[in-house]
Amino acid sequence: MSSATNNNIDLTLYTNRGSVSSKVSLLLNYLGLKFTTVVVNTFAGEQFTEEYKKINIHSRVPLLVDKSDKSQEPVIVYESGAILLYILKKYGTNHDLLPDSSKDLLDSDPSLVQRFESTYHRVLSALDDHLKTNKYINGDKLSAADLAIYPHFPFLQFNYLSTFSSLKNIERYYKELETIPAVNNTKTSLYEFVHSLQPFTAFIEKNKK
Ligand SMILES: N[C@@H](CCC(=O)N[C@@H](CS)C(=O)NCC(=O)O)C(=O)O
Repeated sequence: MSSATNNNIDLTLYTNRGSVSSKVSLLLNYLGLKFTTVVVNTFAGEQFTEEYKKINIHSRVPLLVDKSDKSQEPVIVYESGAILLYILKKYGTNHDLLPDSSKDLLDSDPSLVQRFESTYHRVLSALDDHLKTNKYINGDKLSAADLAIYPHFPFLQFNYLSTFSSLKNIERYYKELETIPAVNNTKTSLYEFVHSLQPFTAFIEKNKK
């Protein structure tokens, strides 16, 4: 893939401001890349409009449209893991965020487990164990995997996982990540979004067994 200079970068991110989409905006912000945001209200079904389906037959967010190279058709990328890899390979080569050992983590899809609290417990306990002896996912150096994982934490903190606060190594880890300006901005927008979901979380709570 060729690289583009910052002033001809033309990126549009279709997002609903949730955790999966925020992985992408966080990485773009971290890399200092300008991008246009188009909010697709998935609660209102905007992902199913004919206009949106023309660019994403899967009717999901996030979706990245890259029109930076005017000599070719826009590049359209969906699936958050694929979008992260695309951005890292095309625009993040100077940042060294993609060590080989992180690739598997980026390819995995944390959103698949989002609705299953017991799976979350297992995954988070393993992560907590890992972070006992490692500063970050990839040892003592920040990588893209850390930025990809962070947006899940604000959701877990609020209602979704009652035992989240007992995972002390994770707590140390995400607080450390939050000292990075791009992560902190993502935290602010995710907290706003999570609070706007209060009626939804109350519904989940009520329907828990
Ligand atoms: N595996 C996908 C998951 C994307 C996803 O689940 N997006 C949700 C929002 S968080 C969505 O678009 N939901 C609308 C729908 O499924 O109709 C990814 O990582 O990009």
